[in-house]
Amino acid sequence: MAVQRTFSIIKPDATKRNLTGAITAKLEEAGLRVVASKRIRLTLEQAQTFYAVHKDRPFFGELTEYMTSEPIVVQVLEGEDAIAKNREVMGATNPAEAAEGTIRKEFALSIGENSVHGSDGPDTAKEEIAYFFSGLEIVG
Ligand code: DAT
Ligand code: MG
Repeated sequence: MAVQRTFSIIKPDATKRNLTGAITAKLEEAGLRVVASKRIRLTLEQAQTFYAVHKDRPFFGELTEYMTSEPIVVQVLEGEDAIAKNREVMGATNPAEAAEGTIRKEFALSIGENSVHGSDGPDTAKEEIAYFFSGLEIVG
């Protein structure tokens, strides 16, 4: 597998509890390199655009309101097999089902407030990175 880039979010529940460093350390320990990072506050419209794939799900309103409730940290992660590696270190969406040692097992509060986002494939990684970062902001 070649070197890839993926997109990560440290979500409101985590920034609120001052876990940005602890979560970034877990990503780095997994072999991922932070090649872009910024702290932002999403508008409701941005959250709705970002999560548009879930617009018909019953939790869409709750999810998009939550994502605007506190600042987030958006990052581009680079490394060998970065997309799958990030999903692995994140753990399952529901922290009750997340494996020992994963970010969600350690830090997530619930299926909604689950501390991190990670792209689920090469196409979404590319799209999500381009939504938040210009090429000049990514320094490998
Ligand atoms: P993931 O973040 O693991 O890729 P997803 O893409 O299926 O999971 O869902 C996006 C986010 O939506 C997820 O991180 C939290 C929220 N979510 C998913 N399923 C949910 C549910 N059943 N109840 C409440 N929030 C949910
Ligand atoms: Mg997803």
